[in-house]
Amino acid sequence: MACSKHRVALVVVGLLLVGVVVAVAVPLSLRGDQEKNGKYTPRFQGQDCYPEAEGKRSAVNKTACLKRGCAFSTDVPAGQPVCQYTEGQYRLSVSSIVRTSLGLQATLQQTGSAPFGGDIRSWRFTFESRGDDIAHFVFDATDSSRYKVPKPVDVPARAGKQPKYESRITNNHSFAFEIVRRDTGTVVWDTNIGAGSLILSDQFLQISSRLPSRNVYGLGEHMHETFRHQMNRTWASFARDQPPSWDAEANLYGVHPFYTCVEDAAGNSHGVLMLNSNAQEYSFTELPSLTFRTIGGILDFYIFMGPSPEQVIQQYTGAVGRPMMPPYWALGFQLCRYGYNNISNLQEAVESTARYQIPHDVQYVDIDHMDTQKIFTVSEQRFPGLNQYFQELQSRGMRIIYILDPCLVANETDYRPYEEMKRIQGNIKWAVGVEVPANSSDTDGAILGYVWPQGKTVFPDYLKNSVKQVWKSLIVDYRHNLTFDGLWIDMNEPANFGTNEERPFNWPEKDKPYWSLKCPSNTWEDPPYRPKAAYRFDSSSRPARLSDKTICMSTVQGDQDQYRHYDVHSIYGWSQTDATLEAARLATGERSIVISRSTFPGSGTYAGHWLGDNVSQWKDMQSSIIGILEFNLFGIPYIGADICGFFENTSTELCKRWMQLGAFYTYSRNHNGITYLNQAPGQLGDDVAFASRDILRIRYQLLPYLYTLFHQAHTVGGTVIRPLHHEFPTETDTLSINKQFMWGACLLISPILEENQTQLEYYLPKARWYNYYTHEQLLQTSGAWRRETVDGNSKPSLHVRGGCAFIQQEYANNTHFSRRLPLTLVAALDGDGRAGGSIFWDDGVSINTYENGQYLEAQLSATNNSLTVSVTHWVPSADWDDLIFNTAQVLGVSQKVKSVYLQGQPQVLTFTQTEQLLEIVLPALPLTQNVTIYWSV
Ligand code: MIG
Repeated sequence: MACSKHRVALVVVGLLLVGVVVAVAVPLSLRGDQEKNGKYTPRFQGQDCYPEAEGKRSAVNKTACLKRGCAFSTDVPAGQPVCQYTEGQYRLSVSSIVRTSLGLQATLQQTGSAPFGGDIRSWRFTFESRGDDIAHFVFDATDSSRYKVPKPVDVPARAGKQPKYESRITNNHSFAFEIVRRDTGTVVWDTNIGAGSLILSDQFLQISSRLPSRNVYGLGEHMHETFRHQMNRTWASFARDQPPSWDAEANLYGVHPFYTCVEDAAGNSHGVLMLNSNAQEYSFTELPSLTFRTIGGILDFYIFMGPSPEQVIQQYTGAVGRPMMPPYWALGFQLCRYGYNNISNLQEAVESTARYQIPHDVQYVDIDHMDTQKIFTVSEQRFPGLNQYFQELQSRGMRIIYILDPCLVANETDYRPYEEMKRIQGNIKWAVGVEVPANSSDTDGAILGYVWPQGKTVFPDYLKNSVKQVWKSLIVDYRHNLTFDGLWIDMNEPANFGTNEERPFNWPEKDKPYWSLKCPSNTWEDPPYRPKAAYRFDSSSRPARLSDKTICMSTVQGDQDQYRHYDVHSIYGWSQTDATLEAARLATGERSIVISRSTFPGSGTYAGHWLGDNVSQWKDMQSSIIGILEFNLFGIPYIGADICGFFENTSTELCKRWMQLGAFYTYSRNHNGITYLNQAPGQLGDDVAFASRDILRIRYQLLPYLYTLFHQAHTVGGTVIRPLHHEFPTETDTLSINKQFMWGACLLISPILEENQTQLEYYLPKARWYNYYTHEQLLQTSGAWRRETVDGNSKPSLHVRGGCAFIQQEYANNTHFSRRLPLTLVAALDGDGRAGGSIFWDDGVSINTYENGQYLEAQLSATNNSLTVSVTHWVPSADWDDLIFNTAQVLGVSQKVKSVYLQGQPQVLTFTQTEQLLEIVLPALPLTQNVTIYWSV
């Protein structure tokens, strides 16, 4: 495209318009081409001014539409909103522009009036080039006083030298701009799409952008029915104790305003982070376009230019924080349930797993192990000897994780956690001047709620440094009473029961007193624009409110009480996570791990996540694939769903298939709700038990590869569980696949997802593949769908990609033992007879082993007739110095092999060869040494 010629012309216009010096290297120029004789001609009609109707004409309230200053007409073409923003109703125009070292700042003056009041007349637009890959822009009030997410974003300090993007102001009167990918000319961001595309006011901000394609992924946390977004839908985000459900586009536990987009047939991709923590919405239209709407803070956007989908995630995690490195044992199978209720049920679940020799690394207990559900207590009646039992499991090589809720019961004397938080005034408190509802404040002004413990609770403010310190010391001290290896933090949206309800929920504690927090009325509790996060779950005649299921918005947080809960609500979970990981590390002296229910961009640096309270039904199992793929985009690759389902009783067939799918979650945990039938894999009969054992053994064999993938995610970013389109973005079929996924670049997983399934259909992209079980070679000269017959004994289909080399290890009943066992070097040759890969290995538990150089790394490669392991980093350690290879497998050796040699010496090795597989028996070869194996044909 004549992109550069175009740009020169635009720069001239820019000079004429504002008379500033423009250097061509600065990736922003000005254009007035939408100005014709001084008159603005919009390219599209006005944006939807009544989004809460979601396109249903009958749901638009005409009076309310007109009150917003918008135009109402039923005489519009199908698919267009009947309530539209109009030109001139609200306008932001450029009053001055200055160049900065990174880009430009423009002052914008508002005329007309904002649809929901709260006019702020003077705004500042900042555009910055942050290195070649990242464009950053912000709309903030000129006095900079507005709330900003207190999360650092790590981007280059300098402008790019050859940025992949450039930006142009496309309208000076009704301010609009676009961002263009330089080498293709694709417009990745374009706000010049009609009246209402940019509105900035106190409690209502929105920006609309045309999308370069419909291939959009991410945005969370929701239960999406498709991985690739459907246009014409609106999703809301605001942290909420809301289980995934099928009958509503519910906003769930976390908030992830990040999407990726595959722009073109060549697979060029970008990602967009909208760094804002207020209640927000993402509205797609068929144009296609996306409107980002929020009720507070600023508009603060980062565009990651890829261009490959994996590079987008690398750049994104570089900015918000790379994912943590999980301990090796956390890649093992984990077993949990809510409602063991006593120690013998817990023991029975563990022992049934052991009896069937099902690999099992981590055992949990949930809130039912506590004394009246108070954190940092154990019920001695129901769980006598729990700590001794945990220590026994640890001595068997297993690990322990248990749950902690964020809230503390306030009405008991001598409950140390509450006393300590009160002493430092650490709990979230009512804002000064707010009309505090009766019985909803402790003597220090802390807001009282009602969660699991029997009595009112306070909510520690984890944004406060003092709270982080107390929280850490509580955890460190408590580990002397009850041992653990990792921690699971729940309810940190934060959840509160029965807020604003007349008859509050109190199941299953039927004897608990009815009491509910009733939030006052003010502009924070009931903002002028009620986003979908509040209006969607209106089951009664009572209007739904932002505070439903949580605490009141008009409370304050932060070291200086400088934040309103209204603004920081959705980062409550995030703010608890770093301190929890730090505490777990201090307490255990090891790397440890934290699993958090509520997450935000950057949470992956400290924690993994599970998809929440799903239902034991087939479609929840199926949709979990979408969830795990999305969290990999969000930089939280340690992710899984409750295997076999949380609510309702599972069935043996469902649980078997879910164990088989869950064996490929990075976070592989079977978890169940209270009162439902036992569903540990050894408690549902032989069929489930043997299928679980067999598939988990395969997982355990593959753990060195999975661990290496985590190392890559931790150090260079990118996904671990990977959508097919991240590897094969030019194959159109991959763009919508949500029933298959990959581990890294090398392993394709195609699970069985339906009841009584007899045929498994899966897509195999263009590559050479090998059936993992049979080693059969499948050469795909172009991507195609294949079918396999399956029955009750079948496993998920697994395919290894030609060109991949990795290391396997023998399985054991947990990773403590499997980590010492012999290794197998696997090389799956591509069409040129080559394969490559690597292994990262460390002690599996120490903190920052890579950062401290305490690891082993080796490169693996195969060519036509040789296989090599070359150690690229090594320090002596008992954790790997006696690890050995005893087998090598080369897939795809087509000619008959006559002999195999080791280390260039005429040392002949034993081998067998079938049509597809050359298998070589090795004398114990240490992993710490370079190895070369040759074969001759
Ligand atoms: O309100 O701790 O999502 O995994 O078992 C329910 C009890 C509280 C919700 C979690 C779930 C956990 C349960 N918790």
